[in-house]
Amino acid sequence: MSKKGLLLVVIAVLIALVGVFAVSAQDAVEVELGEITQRVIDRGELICGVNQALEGFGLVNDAGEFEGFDVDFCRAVAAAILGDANAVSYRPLTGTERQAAIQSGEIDMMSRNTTYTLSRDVTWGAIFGPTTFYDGQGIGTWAELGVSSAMELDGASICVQAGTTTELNIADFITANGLDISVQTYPDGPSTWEAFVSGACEAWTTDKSGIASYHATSEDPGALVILPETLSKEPLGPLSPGGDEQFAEIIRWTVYGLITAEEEGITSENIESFMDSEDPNIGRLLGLGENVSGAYLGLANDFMVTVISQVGNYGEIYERSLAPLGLTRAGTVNASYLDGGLIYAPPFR
Ligand SMILES: N[C@@H](CCC(=O)N[C@@H](CS)C(=O)NCC(=O)O)C(=O)O
Repeated sequence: MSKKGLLLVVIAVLIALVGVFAVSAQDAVEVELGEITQRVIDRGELICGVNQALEGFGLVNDAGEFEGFDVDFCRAVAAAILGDANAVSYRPLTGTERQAAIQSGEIDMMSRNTTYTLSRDVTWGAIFGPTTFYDGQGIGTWAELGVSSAMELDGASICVQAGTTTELNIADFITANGLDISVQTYPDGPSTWEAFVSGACEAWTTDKSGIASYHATSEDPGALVILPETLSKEPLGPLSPGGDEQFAEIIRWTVYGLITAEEEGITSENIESFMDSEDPNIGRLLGLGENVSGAYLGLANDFMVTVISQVGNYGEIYERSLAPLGLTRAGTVNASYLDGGLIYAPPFR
């Protein structure tokens, strides 16, 4: 090889090496998008299964738009993948429709006051995301009956929705306590509530958050009480169809990102002031500079900036939808772990 040729080879090698070392930490993360993620991108819309009749969690408002705590997690995932929290098509689902909807793949994800249980995890073939609300089953009744414990409902009847964990738990509770309570089942939330209000049963049972929601929006909230017993654990959160772990990771880390934002005090209002933060934890969460964040998920590296700006952090989501129902966080398991609760995100690194 001539001297000139050798020089050219050396230059070419040097350029290649500079290229390699100039690759940012973000580019170095290679992620193959899952089938659902790709479908959402191609469609330009996320299809999310929700409740349409549960004030605070999932409801169609007077303007015909879906809103609520569960709905906001659909919006957050759409913002994460598509950069637009409004790019969601909602599919209202009753309790009994949920299994088929997640198994058939007609929805990309579900965020609908759905309890994570062993049998659902296995037989629905779904991937459950992080718990967004720690609930428990309760019993609602009329204050004028003067009942102060579920044990005093012996001989009464109770209205319950079919196809729910609620239906199974009330049967266990009655058997375990040797009570004589007749259980009346109804196909969905509104019909269960209306049956109770019209006098078909002396009491009704569902998740305590659901009871709080119906009672708060009833004609006379003061006429109703929630009995002290908590019959079960009902960890509620989003889920997605099995087979696409990459999409499930996006849901998981979007929820964790919302929780981390609350822990760091980053809100939709003040996020701009964090864009030049030197705090490494904040840098990683927001994907600032060379920090890797969304790149791990095949998303825009600063995806959490978009999510927080458009939807708010976990605390903002909670306050917006659940605080008006009287579901305060302080002193409950739904408080941040910094305040002694269970809302806790693993490290964003
Ligand atoms: N968390 C329980 C119960 C969920 C549930 O279906 N709750 C009722 C009452 S709060 C509801 O959302 N009903 C509305 C409907 O099915 O249309 C489960 O996952 O089975």
